[in-house]
This record gives sequence, C-alpha cells and structure tokens, in this order.
Amino acid sequence: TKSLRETLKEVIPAKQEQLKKLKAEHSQTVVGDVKVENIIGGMRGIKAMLWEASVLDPLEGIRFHGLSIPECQKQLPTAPDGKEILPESMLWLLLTGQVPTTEQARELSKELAEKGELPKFVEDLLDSLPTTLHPMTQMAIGVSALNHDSAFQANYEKGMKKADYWTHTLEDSLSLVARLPALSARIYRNVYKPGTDLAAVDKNLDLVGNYSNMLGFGDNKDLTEYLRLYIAIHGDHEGGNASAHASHLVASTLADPFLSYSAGLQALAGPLHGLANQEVLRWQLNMLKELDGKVTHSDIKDFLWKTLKSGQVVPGYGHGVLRNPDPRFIALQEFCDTRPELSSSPLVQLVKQTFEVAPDVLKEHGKTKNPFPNVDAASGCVLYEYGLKDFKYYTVIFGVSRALGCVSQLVWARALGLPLERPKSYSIDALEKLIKSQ
Ligand code: CMX
Repeated sequence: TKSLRETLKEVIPAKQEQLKKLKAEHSQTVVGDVKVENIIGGMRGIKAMLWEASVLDPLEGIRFHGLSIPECQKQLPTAPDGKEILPESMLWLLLTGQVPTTEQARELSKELAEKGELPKFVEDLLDSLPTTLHPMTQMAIGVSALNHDSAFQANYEKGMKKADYWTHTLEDSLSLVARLPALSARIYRNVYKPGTDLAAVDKNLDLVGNYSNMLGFGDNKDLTEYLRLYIAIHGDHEGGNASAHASHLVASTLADPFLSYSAGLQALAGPLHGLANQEVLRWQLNMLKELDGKVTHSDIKDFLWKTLKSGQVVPGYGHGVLRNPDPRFIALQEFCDTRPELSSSPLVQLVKQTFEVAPDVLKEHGKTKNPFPNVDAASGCVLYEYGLKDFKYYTVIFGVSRALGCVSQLVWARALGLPLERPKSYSIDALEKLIKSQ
C-alpha cells in the first residue's frame, strides 16, 4: 500500500507537466470577458482562479476531483463502525485526486491521531480568552498561534529550495488538520462546559471519532456519524467562496498553512457565509415558537414574507454560484430520513416543510438568483436534535471541515508554484475613464 506522501510524489509531476503545457500552448487563449457589472458586483462569474480539488457546477453542485457527493458516498471508505464518509478519505481524495483504500484511510486516521495534541502554550492561550469571545474568533486565534511550530516557515528561514515547498506545506497541513479537533473541542469546553474534563486524544480513533469524544458526545454514535458526513461534504466548495479564497490569497504570499487558514476562518465567520448555519437555526426555532406547533404551508409562507418584508434575507437560501437545491442539503436531508428520531422531530420536519414553501416565495419576491436551499438550511437542526444546542458554536464545526479543502489547495499551490495573487482594482473615476477609452 502506498502512503499519502508516496502517492503525492507520484501524482504531482504529471500535474506540473499538465500546467506547463497549458501555459506554453494557451497563455493567450481568451476564456471569458470582464464586464463592469463583474467589477462592481463582487467579481461574480469571473473565471480567475486555479483550484484543483473541486469544481462547482451551478446546476449539479459540487464535484470533488470529478466525483459527486453520491459517488463519494458510495466509494470513499467509512469508519470501522460507520456508514458515512470518513473525512480522512475526503482529505486523501482532495489532496491526491484518488480514492483511498480502507487501509490508506486508516493509516491517515492513525497519523492524524498521533499528531492531534495541542502545544501547551496554545491550550493556555485558549484558556485565557474570555468565554464571551465568539468561538470563531477563538478558533482563528488558536489556528494562527499554531504557526509557532510551522515546518514551512522554519525551513523557509533556512533557505529551502522551491521544489521542497510542497513537502513542508504538506507536513504543516496534516498537523493543522490533526490538531483542529483538540483545538475546537477545547473552545467548546471552555465556553459551554467550563470546569468539566476534556478527553485526551485517543490514538485509536479517527479524526471525528476523537472530535465527538472530546466534545463530550462520544457515546452518541449517530451524532458522530452525522459529524463525519457533515465534515466530509463541507470540506471543499471550489476556490471562489470567501473562506477558500481568503485562505488562498494569504497563502499566495507564502504565508504558512496556519496563518493562511486562520484568514479563511475569519471569512467563514461572516453572516453571509459560514455564520448562516447559526442564523438558520435561530430563525427556524423562532418560526417553530411563533407558529406554536400548528405548522401549515400557509403559516410558513406568512412567516417567510414577514422575514422578507422586514428587510432580512431568508437564511440558508440562495447562493453565489448554485442555481438548484444544494446536493449537500439533499445529502443531509437523506441522513435525516433514515433515522426515525430525526424524521419525527418537529424541527427537522419544519426544515423540510420550509423547503416545500420557500422557493416559490423567494421566486415571487424576485430578488435572489437562486431561490433554493444551500447546505446551511439543514445542517444546524440535526446538531440541535442530537443535543449540541449551542448554535454559536456551529460555524466552528464548518471551520474544522473547510480546512480539508483549503490545505489541499495550499499543497497544490506550492507544488505548482502558483504566484502571488494581485488583481487590478479601479476607483469609480478610473473606471469611468476606462469605460470612455473603450
Ligand atoms: N433571502 C432574501 N433575499 C436574498 C436571498 C435570500 N435568501 N438571497 C439573495 N437575496 C437577495 C440579495 O440580498 C440581493 O439583494 P440586493 O440586490 O438588494 O442586494 C439579491 O437577492 C441578489 O442576490 P444574489 O445575486 O441572488 O445572491 P448573492 O450572490 O449576492 O449572495 C448569498 C449569495 C448566499 C450571500 C445570499 O443568497 C444570502 O444572503 N443568503 C442568505 C444567507 C446564507 O444562507 N448564506 C450561506 C451561503 C452558503 C455559504 O457560503 O456558506
């Protein structure tokens, strides 16, 4: 069986060659144009980034190295006691473009568990933060501080060769992913369960088995399975989304994976991005309370209009790229359908019923380009039903997941020698001048 490092050593030269050929033959080929609406409209639709691990189709949703979510669910190894995708398998796929064998996935689980302890100073740093500080801010601080031990930075200072960049980036990336469960669980303990014991990293458990255990939910096998699925399928969503793009931009300065991913987390903490899952739950719980158990389609419709008329967005609906229901939302709904305790929950039912009503209301409202649910519409209600009710914490779980894609791209960016990002910007005056000169 080949190790992760051996597999990467094999696949990287072919990709380097492919890019070299593309550059030589097509550097001047035009693949799109830039309109003023793109410049003032958040760069939507501009084809401007190279991102290896996944590509998002507006109608079909995400594919990881060509594999759709249902294909990943069929092909990627699971935990020994589980049926859901193991995030380690997803990480292997994102990094190498290959489906790992069960043995390869187990080896990666073992390596991550061995590297999973936090340095003492990071534990002390997290313990010193006020519990009123948002868990996402704490996470970004903790991840940033892990750069103390960055192999990339240490070797860069020693003057390493460019050809060695990716190997040290890979070591940092694995160390970052390995430490996220202990880091994130410590934040959870400090904020929501102060004074309780925190389990140590168990060398025999997979990444999420450990995470769930350290969160205090180790006995809840259903929640652990849900977290595996959630973390695997949130892992990457091509490069232009705010967290991936922020992480990629910072990485393009040759900042190490810890600093780069800390920037990704800061972007994830915004309400239009990762924070939406906490907003969805708050909003659905309010709806449940206000409708007082008597939930009909017409009641949901009225509630949706009330939200829209008060000038707020319907959280969990809409997307910058997608134009259909998000396949990640569908995968999470299917998880709920297979478990009686979830399918009978009024909250989970309400999420489903909202899906039956909201697209038509949003179409009638007429603003959003995508009236369908994104992944955040479903993710929080399951956590809530399984007893993880602290919804300010939910984006941290997204943050554990999104690292998989961001670090995979970082390894590829170093292996392919991608340059510093530096797009051109214009002031309004300069843009007007540019338009006149056309
Ligand atoms: N409810 C009401 N109005 C919405 C809407 C929604 N769910 N989604 C978009 N709109 C509005 C926008 O606010 C915008 O209005 P203005 O013209 O007044 O500014 C208009 O429709 C056009 O927006 P769009 O092009 O369809 O959407 P964007 O690409 O600008 O934004 C997103 C995408 C996700 C930020 C937006 O749909 C939204 O705010 N959704 C709710 C929050 C959410 O669920 N975020 C999570 C996204 C998933 C993730 O990345 O984590």
